[in-house]
Amino acid sequence: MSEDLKKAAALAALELVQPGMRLGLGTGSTAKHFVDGLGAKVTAGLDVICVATSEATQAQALSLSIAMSTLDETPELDLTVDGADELDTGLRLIKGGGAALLREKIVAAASKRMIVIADAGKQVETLGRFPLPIEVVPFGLEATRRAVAAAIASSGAHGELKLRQRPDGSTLLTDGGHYILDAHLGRIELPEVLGLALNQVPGVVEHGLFLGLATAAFLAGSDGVRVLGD
Ligand code: ABF
Repeated sequence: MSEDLKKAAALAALELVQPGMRLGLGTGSTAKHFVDGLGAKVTAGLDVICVATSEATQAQALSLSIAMSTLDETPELDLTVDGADELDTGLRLIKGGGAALLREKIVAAASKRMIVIADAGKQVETLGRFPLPIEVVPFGLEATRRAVAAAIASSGAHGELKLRQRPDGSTLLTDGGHYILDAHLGRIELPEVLGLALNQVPGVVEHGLFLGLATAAFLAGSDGVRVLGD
């Protein structure tokens, strides 16, 4: 997706920001445009308080002099704006391609509204083309991997699980010090069933199915920004 489209979706969502809001700031290249735009508004005098979904976003926001807080100090947020890897027409999402899914889900769940900003090409009929990230604790990895595979099979899905690596070949560690198993499923016919099954596996910290969390999506295409949801 071109940077122009990412920016168009981000700037459309920026229109929702009102003075005094408590905001959740997403992670990824689309969310980065939103934070850049917010920084410009803050410089122009907008007063908001924000919570970041990753160390990378925290650093970007601080560099733009955006006032930052934590969910301990600010446990309820008005609006979170974040990217996604895939979404369907029911606003069900796959997130976590940027490895920030745990904080992203905690922040989204603490928000009254969560707006997804994305390239319209990320909308799919059936989730699963994008590998589903599953964050697991390093302890007991092989046992957890087998239990995750069984949970996936019990939901009717199937595919390969790959431990996410960094480009240098080392195992990727999330901001929380966990590993990520990427589930290459192709199609997830029953996301709710799969989500519940994964929630029951000891060792799974969180998974990238965001169900019932997004309230709207701003999808940028060549014909402009389309809004899905409220
Ligand atoms: C975060 O960044 C994610 O949950 C998702 O993995 C990714 C989307 O990135 P981009 O906006 O760069 O496509 O929002």
